[in-house]
Amino acid sequence: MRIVVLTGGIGGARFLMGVRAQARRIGAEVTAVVNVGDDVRMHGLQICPDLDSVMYTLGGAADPERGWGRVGESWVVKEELAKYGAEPTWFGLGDKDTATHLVRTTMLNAGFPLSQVTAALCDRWQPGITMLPATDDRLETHVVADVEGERKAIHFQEWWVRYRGDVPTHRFVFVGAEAAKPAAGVLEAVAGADVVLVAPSNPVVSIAPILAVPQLREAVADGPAPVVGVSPIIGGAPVRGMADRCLATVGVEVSAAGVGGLYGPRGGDGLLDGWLVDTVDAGAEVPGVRTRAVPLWMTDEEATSAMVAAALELAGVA
Ligand code: GDP
Ligand code: FO1
Ligand code: CA
Repeated sequence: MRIVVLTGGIGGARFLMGVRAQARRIGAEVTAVVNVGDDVRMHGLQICPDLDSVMYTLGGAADPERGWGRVGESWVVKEELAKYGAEPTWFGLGDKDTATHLVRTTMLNAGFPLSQVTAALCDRWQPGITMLPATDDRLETHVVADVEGERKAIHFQEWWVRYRGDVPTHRFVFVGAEAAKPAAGVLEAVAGADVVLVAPSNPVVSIAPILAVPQLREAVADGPAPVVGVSPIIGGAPVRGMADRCLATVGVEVSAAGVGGLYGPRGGDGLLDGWLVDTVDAGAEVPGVRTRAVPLWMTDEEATSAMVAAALELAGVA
């Protein structure tokens, strides 16, 4: 069986730990299509937070508390940059992490597409799945917000890391998405999939930028494989992160039904065949979509792989 997962960073990486475990049990292959909207160039280095969260987590090297970056990290480069007053001082690059960005940026500068660069980085980390960026083209999430008395578009990282998302926020713009093509391998993976899972990632800034690539959205929504999503909202709250702020900005209720409705049913404008919600949200309805309630807390790999088994069952491929 071939499983494709649309995913963001920290939440998606935890989900993928369960997908990989379940896939090993049933002899399935996994391809993750990862958001690149968070990507940013800082100090001349290309940083891909969601790709790196997935790679480090599946490679056993992620910091479990922060969720992003490397375990056992040191911060000498960050301190030295700050002593030069080198902006942005609000964004921290760990020393170990910096080696990843150096290798990536060197390869990108030499002309390799991000998909090939990601494969090269994965040679070291052996995530046990195929990792593909959603696109090899430039796609960045920018946020229209009021900062210091002025309405402007800032990079998603500035909105989140510098302002903690705590500024009047009007909209998210996926710069470059319209012209972006799916990365090498993405359309083939989706067309050859037996099932597409939408990870319990942030729907607005992790999944939406993936689906903003026109041919990618089309391939998923009109493709042969059943599509099942997993709710990132449990009992009206995101377990961690900024999904509540993001959903409020786009005018969607912070609930399992709200997010399911945002993705929408296949056939209409949406893409879902099935929607998995937590047991506390049993009864949540998304018109046109089969829903099922199971525990959705990703407390450990076993609990997470049970979620995945339920998602595969809902898709009718278990
Ligand atoms: P990011 O890119 O690092 O922000 O990570 P993702 O977008 O992949 O995932 C973030 C989302 O994961 C958060 O908004 C939470 O709603 C969701 N999340 C985190 N932990 C859990 C969990 O245990 N269960 C579920 N269902 N969702 C979770
Ligand atoms: N998050 C922070 O809160 N502060 C940081 O200084 C920071 C640096 C950073 C560097 C590399 C990287 O891959 C991720 C980093 N993150 C940092 C996490 C990141 O801002 C977000 O959590 C994700 O983009 C949301 O998915
Ligand atoms: Ca993200």
